[in-house]
Amino acid sequence: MFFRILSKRMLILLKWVHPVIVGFVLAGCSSVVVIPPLEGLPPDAPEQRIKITAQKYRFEPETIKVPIDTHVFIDIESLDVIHGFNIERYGIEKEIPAKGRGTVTVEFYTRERGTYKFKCSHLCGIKHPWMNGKLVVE
Ligand SMILES: [Cu+2]
Repeated sequence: MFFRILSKRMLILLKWVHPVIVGFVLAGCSSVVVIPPLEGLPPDAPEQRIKITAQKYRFEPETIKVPIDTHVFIDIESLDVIHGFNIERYGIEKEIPAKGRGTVTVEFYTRERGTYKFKCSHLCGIKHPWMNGKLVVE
């Protein structure tokens, strides 16, 4: 009798807890919702071009401020080794060639205000995990 009650209660508990656990697992897998970088870009959007440099272990400038509703181009050049440039929010992922091997450009349309992290996505040395910056759309 006791086991019957217990198992019935456990079944009810599992029925309600199970979707919560699945929800947490899914949330952990996709914490950032990606906006396609040029989604919603109107043909007459104002443009802004920004140059940044990458070197062990920082981007210069570390904070980029751009206005909303703008077609932004970021030209990135390395001052030493190969780095990477990633903005998870826009699904942007580019390799930046080593010094003297050219500049890489990424572009996106700023549809939403907010502060988004950008980071180096190419293992460049011991402090690589801390090589990141902020994109502020205002
Ligand atoms: Cu790096």
